[in-house]
Amino acid sequence: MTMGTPATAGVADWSLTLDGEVERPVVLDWAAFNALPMRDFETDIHCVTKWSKLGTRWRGVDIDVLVELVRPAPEARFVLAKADGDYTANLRLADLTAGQAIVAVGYEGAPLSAEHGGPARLVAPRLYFWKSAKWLRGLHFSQFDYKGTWEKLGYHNYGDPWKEQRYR
Ligand SMILES: Nc1nc2c(c(=O)[nH]1)N[C@H]1C(S)=C(S)[C@@H](COP(=O)(O)O)O[C@H]1N2
Ligand SMILES: [Mo]
Repeated sequence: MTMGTPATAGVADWSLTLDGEVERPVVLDWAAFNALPMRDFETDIHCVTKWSKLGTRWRGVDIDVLVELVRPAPEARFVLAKADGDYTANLRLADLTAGQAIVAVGYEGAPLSAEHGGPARLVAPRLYFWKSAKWLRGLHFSQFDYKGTWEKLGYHNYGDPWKEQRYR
């Protein structure tokens, strides 16, 4: 489900801010982001309430690439994903690295549609899909595990679909 659809940025006014406890904070505009190495990413996804979708195909930049770019401090083990419309989701960095998650700009061979989070969204299928923020605008690296939108409303802080961690 989506909590209201915000006025989403077009690619001309889109940017991704990578900040927090990092060596080199950066703001990437659309061109800079698209100059990063991209890869295809096939995965199953699990919404918290009802559905799963098997074998979805995304294209985007590995979180590992972004981590290498900004170099988070060793104690910065948490990430707060920030999206248009004040949507946030908190994740553990360890669930995003080692090829487990991407910032996607493509879906099923086409540019990611605005409905599904375009220009760019997080795809972190290790966790329930509410963590995969659409209309992504920033990743904030921190030693603190700030709660995101759904987590504040009582959804599970971690959200492991295999343990059915839906609600606290
Ligand atoms: N910015 C934002 N991202 C979001 C949401 C939202 O409300 N706002 N909903 C989440 C939830 S609960 C799900 S299941 C998926 C839905 O993604 P889809 O619309 O591409 O199927 O987006 C997630 N990301
Ligand atoms: Mo969801």
